[in-house]
Amino acid sequence: PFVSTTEAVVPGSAKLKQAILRHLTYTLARDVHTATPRDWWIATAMAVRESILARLIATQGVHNDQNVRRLYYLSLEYLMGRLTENNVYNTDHFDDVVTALKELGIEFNEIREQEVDMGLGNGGLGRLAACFLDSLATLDYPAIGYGIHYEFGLFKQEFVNGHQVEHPDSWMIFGTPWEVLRPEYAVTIQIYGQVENVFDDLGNYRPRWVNTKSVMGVPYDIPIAGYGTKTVNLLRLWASRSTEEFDLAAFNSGGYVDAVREKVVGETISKVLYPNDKTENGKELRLVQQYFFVACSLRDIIRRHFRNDDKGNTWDNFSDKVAVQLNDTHPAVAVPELMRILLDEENFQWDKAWAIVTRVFGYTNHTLLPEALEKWSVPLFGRVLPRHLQIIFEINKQLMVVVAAKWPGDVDKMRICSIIDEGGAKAVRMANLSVVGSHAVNGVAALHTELLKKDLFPEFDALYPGKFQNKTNGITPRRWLLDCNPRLSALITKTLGHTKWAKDLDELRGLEKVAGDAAFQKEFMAIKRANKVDLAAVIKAECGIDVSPDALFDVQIKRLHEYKRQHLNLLHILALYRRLLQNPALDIVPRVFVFAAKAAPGYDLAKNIIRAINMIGAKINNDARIGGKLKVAFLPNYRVSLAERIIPAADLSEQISTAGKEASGTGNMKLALNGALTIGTLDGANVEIGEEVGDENIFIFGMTVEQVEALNAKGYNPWDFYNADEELKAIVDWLGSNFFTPGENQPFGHVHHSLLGGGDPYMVLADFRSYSDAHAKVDAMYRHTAQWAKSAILNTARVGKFSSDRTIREYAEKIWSLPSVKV
Ligand code: DL6
Repeated sequence: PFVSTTEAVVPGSAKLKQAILRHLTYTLARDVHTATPRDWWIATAMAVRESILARLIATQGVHNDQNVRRLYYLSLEYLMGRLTENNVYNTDHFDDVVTALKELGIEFNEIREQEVDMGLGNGGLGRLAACFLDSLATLDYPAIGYGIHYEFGLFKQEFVNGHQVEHPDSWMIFGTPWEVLRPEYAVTIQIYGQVENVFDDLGNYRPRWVNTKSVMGVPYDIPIAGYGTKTVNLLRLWASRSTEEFDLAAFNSGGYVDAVREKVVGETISKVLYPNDKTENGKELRLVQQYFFVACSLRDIIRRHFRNDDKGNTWDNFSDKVAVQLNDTHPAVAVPELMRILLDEENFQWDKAWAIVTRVFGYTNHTLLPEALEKWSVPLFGRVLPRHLQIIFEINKQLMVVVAAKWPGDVDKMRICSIIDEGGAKAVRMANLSVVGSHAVNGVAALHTELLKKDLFPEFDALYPGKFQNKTNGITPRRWLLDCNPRLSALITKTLGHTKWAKDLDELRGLEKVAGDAAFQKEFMAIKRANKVDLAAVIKAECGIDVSPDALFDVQIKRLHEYKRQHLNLLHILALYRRLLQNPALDIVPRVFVFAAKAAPGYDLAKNIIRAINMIGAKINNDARIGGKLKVAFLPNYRVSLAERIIPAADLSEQISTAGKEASGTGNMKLALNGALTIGTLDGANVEIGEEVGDENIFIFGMTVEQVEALNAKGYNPWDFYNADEELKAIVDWLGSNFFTPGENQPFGHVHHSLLGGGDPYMVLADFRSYSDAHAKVDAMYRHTAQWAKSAILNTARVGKFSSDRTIREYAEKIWSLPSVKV
């Protein structure tokens, strides 16, 4: 029956048109005359959704019937962006949708703008999860993503007088056509309470977790349609609800209003995404969020497994059927939670339970930054999850035995490996717990994995040989080329003579042979220019700035963070501005500097960098003396759908983190795929991008990881670089003045201080000269249009490695042992 439903809806624009009209009438209660663009968008999404849901049911049916092994991806963040266009492309409905809407007098491009981004993530980690879901479905891997149905995603950003101002992102206030509420799979989980020590008749210790509070998790399912296949997987997001038990006492005492107020507490859990990228602030609610979604997800996974008991599913084959990937340490509490279920609810012996747990979990590390490594204070952890803390202590006790056996008498090794940090206030180290509780640990780029083994976890690497692996990140070519850059996609398809590249990105290598061809170069650069015209319109609309599409579009788009060094970019802008003021006739390639970035609301220095870019940019943009040679546009409210507009229009991609700090980066891959050349340090995946595209097609500058380490060891003093470089000194002083905001006292004092008095922890001044020299090379190459075009084309042609399809295949083979299943 599923197949026939699918067939009833899929073919042809005529049927789709009928379905759109049907939804307009019966879902939205509208007629064609009064329908708003939003109505048309929802009706169209609903029409396309019919076949997607039919495929979802069919896919789940096949997976269930075949009792397949599945991957469960646990992630606190999913940065999905808009879903309609991606779903339309992936299910090959695009032409029909455009035709059907045209016949109804509607432009698809207009209605797609109605969709609010699903921004349930901060940055790279959440977007990676979204790309992985796309690849898992495209490659027919049985997989379910689990996360939180945040009522408020990442804040909306506005600039007021150059300052970042945050507003709540109430993305779901009017609902979305892409999710389905599943009340029948709601689960109730316990939290807080105490552990009672009880002994059974045989004198065995049987802890009882009592006086807990109950919280209900209600799942929302979002279908994930693979590209060019029938597979539709699932993203299941949990919303928290209070249970009746939660408030029973208050209700019984007649305190109706108090009881309803109490209910709010339960619902608060899934209210809001924490907006801090990389910094953990140890907030209780955050731990509660982590446990809530992990506990709901594990219950769901276990229910699904035992639903197939007629097919022989028991605990004995649980780890044959279930692979769980921890996306960073945020879901690491899954390790003690599964132990708790096995020990306390299923009466397993410790060793047998531990064997199951460690076979099930894999852990991906996404950062080496110490401030991003999660730690929970022991008293807090014990209050929220008392039984889990006991279990963690027991895991640690056994770990210490293993460590002592490997390094007899070496207390230092025990201290380093311990899951409990005892130096100062006691804390649970979630990364150590994740390493110990998983059978595989992976980094996200070759350099990152090397540093993970060498610097962060050398003891664990020695203790568990082979456990650490590399899985270089990737991006989905569907969203990040096919959908977002239709002009370039069409040229590629025309040139290669097929669309296979969207599923096998290495096919783009076929473009190498036309990279030197003048006619092809012309077409390629005309497309880049057309995309720049489009972006110029966005810049005009959003920032009120006129920019020329003939200028070089120099793009830095990513979270605002010191280690990403947007302030290094700013120093270069200041240097160019100064050079032009000193010599207005200076012959430089006109540039448009495009920024987009959100700063964590409590991160004052990052916010000061935003303000500095905005205010310095305003001065530059309005300075007639430089003849429009420089423009600075900081686009507000960076999000996936904005990235989709910027990336196709970029000439130059800024990937300028201090070497050793950016685990991988994925924006670097998206920009290169769309024909931008990278100016970057030897950091994260830049290293591998350089290997693929060739040294002559990338601008590498700055210190290597070894040089950074050596300089740190020697003692880095930013004043040495400041005093030795006349231009650098002048622009740093300029930044410290109030030249750009007359009347204000030290408007950029925070940034200025961090560069000098603050010790310049990310070595901006040390890398400045080399960065400026690399930009001079960019300028020189851009003047040679043919050479630039060839390099840009070769970037597109040679980055097939960075398809998330390749990444997912590697995970499936080397970590998950996951066969694909055709539907
Ligand atoms: O792996 C995805 C992405 C990397 O590309 C970035 O380089 C890295 O900074 C980011 N890591 C995080 C870690 N946050 N925490 N915890 O966002 O992951």
